[in-house]
Amino acid sequence: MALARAIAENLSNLSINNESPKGDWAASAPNLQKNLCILSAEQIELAKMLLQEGQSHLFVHWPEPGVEDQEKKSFFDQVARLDSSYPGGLVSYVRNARNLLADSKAGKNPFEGFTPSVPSGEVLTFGDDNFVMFEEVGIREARNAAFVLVAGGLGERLGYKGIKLALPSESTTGTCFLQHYVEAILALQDASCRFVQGQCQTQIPLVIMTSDDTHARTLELLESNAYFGMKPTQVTLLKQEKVACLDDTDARLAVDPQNKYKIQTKPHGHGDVHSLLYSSGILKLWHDAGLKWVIFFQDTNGLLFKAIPASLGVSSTKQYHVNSLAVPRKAKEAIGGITKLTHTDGRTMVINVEYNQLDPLLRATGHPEGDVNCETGFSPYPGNINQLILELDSYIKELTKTRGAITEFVNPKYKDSSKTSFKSSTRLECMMQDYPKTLPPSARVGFTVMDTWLAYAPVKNNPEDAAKVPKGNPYHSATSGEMAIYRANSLILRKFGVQVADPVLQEFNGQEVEVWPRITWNPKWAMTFSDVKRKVGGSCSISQRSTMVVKGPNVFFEDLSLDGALVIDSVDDAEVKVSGRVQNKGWSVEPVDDKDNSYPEEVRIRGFRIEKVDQLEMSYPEPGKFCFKS
Ligand code: UGB
Repeated sequence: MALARAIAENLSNLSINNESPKGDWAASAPNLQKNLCILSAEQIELAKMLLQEGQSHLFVHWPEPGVEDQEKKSFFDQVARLDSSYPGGLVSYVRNARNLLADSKAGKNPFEGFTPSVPSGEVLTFGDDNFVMFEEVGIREARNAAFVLVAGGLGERLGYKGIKLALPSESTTGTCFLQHYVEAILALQDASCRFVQGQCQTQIPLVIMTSDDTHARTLELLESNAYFGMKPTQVTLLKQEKVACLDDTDARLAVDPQNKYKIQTKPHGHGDVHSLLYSSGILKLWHDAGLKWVIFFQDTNGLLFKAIPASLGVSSTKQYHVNSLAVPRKAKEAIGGITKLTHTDGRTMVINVEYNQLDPLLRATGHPEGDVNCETGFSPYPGNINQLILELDSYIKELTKTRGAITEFVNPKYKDSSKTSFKSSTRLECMMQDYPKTLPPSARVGFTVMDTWLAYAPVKNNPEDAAKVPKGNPYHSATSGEMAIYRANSLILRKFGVQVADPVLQEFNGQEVEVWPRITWNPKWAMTFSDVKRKVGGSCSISQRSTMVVKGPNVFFEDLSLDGALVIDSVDDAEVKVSGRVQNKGWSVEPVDDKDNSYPEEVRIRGFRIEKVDQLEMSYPEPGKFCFKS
């Protein structure tokens, strides 16, 4: 100890960057000053920056040099990470935080000067000529697209211990969300390549944004499943860093309650995706490879890819720089509302207003009733489902200016009305859908509205919270997310004259849902309206208690009557025609108590399981033409 102190005294007399030989700049943090001798030049620079930004409290507990030196160094490792992962570094972070916290304390309205109104966008109806036309354009364009999946969130609202991408999207095949997404992108890739003469080498890239909470498990899920059929080089994982927590309105960084040598951190939000894409250099690679579109999507929407081809077709046809996919929204539903904002100075923008801000904004601007449904039974503001299609060229130009920084916000929970202290530490956050906020007025920003039944069924809420959702509003639970897939597939088949029986109402985990026949298909069987049209003919019927699982791409149904369970698997080069009457005991849907620990968590959170009693299983592992008539 004495030796360490002697070294410290000697070293602290050395000049640091030609400044005071005793490190007087650190006088406000005497414990740090004593420890300068153990720090590298880079660490000292970081220490200086922290003191200049009013963070001397971080060092009050630091003991003499020689004690816990390793911990002190790892403290600076973390500071260096926080500094390098934020556009403009920690200095910008703290200054931005101070400004935003001051605005919050003053009760400043982030929409000051803006008046909301209902925007106009492209409204599509599944199966209309317009819809079919946009789908065809979208399929052609798909080979010029890259996909970006934001999957850094842990899904605290869902309360599931695993990563959400590993959750089964439905129980007939147990296909998890990530597998479904990868298979859908591969199916789009194949379909798009069919428009190209000769050999098509296109491999649509997929970026997955992870975080410390999800990274290792996402990688493990991909690696243990051979990337679900994608080439590993097609997939890039970009990990977002968390940001520092803030203890008070002066933006003093919060010390981690578990470790006094760590700054407490929390997620910064999905808006990080833009700065990560920019700093990774991947956008330039895509641009050089001739790609035109970047399609952003979220972790648990099993219907999403039914809406991708048409919405990409809209982007391409209308030459949109930004196209947000939206669905009709129930007032107060926990999804943002797409809103036109007009400023007193004449500026306008079409932007997502987050669900907790829409109601106060409306009330403050001459709509005393706030966020309410109109005569259609829905809010006039379409619901943002956070699927964005950005035109790559203009995206790169914008990010070159902003480096991917997105307008941030802060949401502190104050202890009392004096607004001097917080109930718990807060942090700055940002959302990917706020990207258009910095765009010039010339930017072409639009949106595309589709039916909810076709496009949107996220899995976000745990059973207790879902059961408390106001009647008529969607549950957004594992139960409703799965049932929505069966409903969508049933409704699609009905469009082609298949007599799909009406659903029955059943309650699982306190949520009343429509139970349709359990119909699922691999995306390579059908991505579009026209695909289904080609594959279903004659007079087909499916009873409510039935299950139909289609795994092969070239399966054609003609005059099929199904009352039971039918599973058809076939290789890509097998063409299978199925007709006749299939009847068996089938698969039943059995309720499961969400507290019954004898079932795995992914079953309990949906409140039911599928009991496979009897089925007709057809398998065609060899190429060829086959006819099955029962
Ligand atoms: N996510 C990250 O990748 N990193 C993060 O730091 C946080 C999240 P939530 P929320 O579905 O329609 C969004 O938590 O709050 C990923 C929109 O803001 O599910 O419900 C995460 O893994 C809202 O406008 O988002 O709200 C997930 O994939 C509305 O559109 C995604 O970001 C709503 O989603 C979304 O995270 C919606």
